[in-house]
Amino acid sequence: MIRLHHVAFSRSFRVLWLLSEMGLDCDLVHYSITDGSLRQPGFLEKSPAGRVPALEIDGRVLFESGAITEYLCETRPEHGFGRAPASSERVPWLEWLHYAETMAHLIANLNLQWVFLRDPSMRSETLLKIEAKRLANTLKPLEETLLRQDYLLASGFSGVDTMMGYNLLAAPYFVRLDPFPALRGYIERIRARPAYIAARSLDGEQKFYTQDFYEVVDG
Ligand SMILES: N[C@@H](CCC(=O)N[C@@H](CS)C(=O)NCC(=O)O)C(=O)O
Repeated sequence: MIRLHHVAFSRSFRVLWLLSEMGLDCDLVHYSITDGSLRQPGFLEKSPAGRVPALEIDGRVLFESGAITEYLCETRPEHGFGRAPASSERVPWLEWLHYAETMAHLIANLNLQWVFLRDPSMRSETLLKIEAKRLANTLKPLEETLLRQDYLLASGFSGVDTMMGYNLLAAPYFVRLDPFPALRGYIERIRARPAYIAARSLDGEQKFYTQDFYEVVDG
């Protein structure tokens, strides 16, 4: 039995999608990010910072989406989504895996400011501007890479593409993608993957964003 503790449209989508790519069914436990359920002792035993994803698999519980991705790819090498230490693509595989979190923390900061602050007057226009700019800057190396190849690794689709998938659901709420044609092509490609479509149908409805784009007013 595989059980994924999940919030719709969050980093746990990375794991949901990777499991789907591997053809592994899971029991999906849905949480809300705002109702306190992630702070309950039963959940904190699974994920000590009260964050999703947490994955129950192989008789253990894992937290941290990057660690889960690495674990799934390395314990199930037959799917070809990891890169072993001896592989010439091991270093870019590890770099993109962790780079996805560099991007995701910027998205999390923007989410916090735009979506989760109860009182909008607490927002900092300066921080909104800086974080959106920093997020746009993280897209540039992706664009350069994807001008040369279809996926983040030259040899093709891997677990680092599922790590990036969550980011690319969320980043377009804060950064216009017009200057990134290769990235837009990549998003279309991953959205057309049957396993991605299947995972999205299980993901649940996103309830954070009430606008298509969050524009920083230049002042
Ligand atoms: N580095 C962690 C971050 C996990 C994380 O922050 N998840 C968010 C959802 S995207 C969460 O659970 N937030 C709940 C909260 O901040 O209370 C990972 O990649 O798993």
